[in-house]
Amino acid sequence: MGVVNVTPDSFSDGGRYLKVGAAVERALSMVKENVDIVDIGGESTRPGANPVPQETEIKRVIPVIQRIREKSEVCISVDTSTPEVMRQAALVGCNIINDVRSLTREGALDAAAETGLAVCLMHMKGEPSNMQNNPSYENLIEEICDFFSERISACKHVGIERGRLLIDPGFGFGKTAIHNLEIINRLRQFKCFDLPILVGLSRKSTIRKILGGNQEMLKMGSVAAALIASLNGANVLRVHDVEETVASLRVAQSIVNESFF
Ligand code: 7PJ
Repeated sequence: MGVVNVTPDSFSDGGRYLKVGAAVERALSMVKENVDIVDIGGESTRPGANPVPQETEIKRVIPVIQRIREKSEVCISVDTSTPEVMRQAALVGCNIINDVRSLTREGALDAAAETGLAVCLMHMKGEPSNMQNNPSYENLIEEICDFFSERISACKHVGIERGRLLIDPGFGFGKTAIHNLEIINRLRQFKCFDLPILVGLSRKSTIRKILGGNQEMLKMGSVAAALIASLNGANVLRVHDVEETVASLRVAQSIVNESFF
């Protein structure tokens, strides 16, 4: 899954793809790099960020999704928590709702159910504005699993069947760097849900904490972390550096399968 942010303040590629044309172009270049899903987001959820007005989010993401769909059959996800964005995205050809708030906003469960789209349920403790204020857990993995159980039930209640769901432990969303490392290491524990696992580690502060802020180092660290997550059972990797991640996965798959392809 390739990240295409259409926001002026996302920390890693903030502003670069703000224009519709540039965002569409980046998404299509990712398709050439063999991405399976492009993830289009119009609201920054970095620590400390405030929500953006619905109209702003719609103006940012809907034209981008529409134009990608006109030019490609690639699977498109929309990174949103806003019910009206979910509805409009579905109308212009989006395939997956990727909601860091796991459909907890008012009206989001019903909107997602109506669209019939797949949904990624991500764990977050708190809100982007406060989530990094000393996050703590008695039992990290258990607490995340309890959260998934509760959200899967909430989905079932509104008619979103299990076959439409993915789960994501939410790296950096109300977690310390040590929590993040523990989650990568123990990712297989989430296999108990028998749902696809999505992970987003790309260029996050835990990698920065290990390797420093140099962009090349961040890229290499992100590729390494994605690869390990994949070997630990991740099914979808949300990344900025598609070409490099795909290359590393091909090497890993050749080794695992003992064959070239
Ligand atoms: C994630 C996301 C993630 C899912 C962001 C960033 C912050 N969606 N949206 N998982 N992160 N599903 O890219 O650093 O980890 S925005």
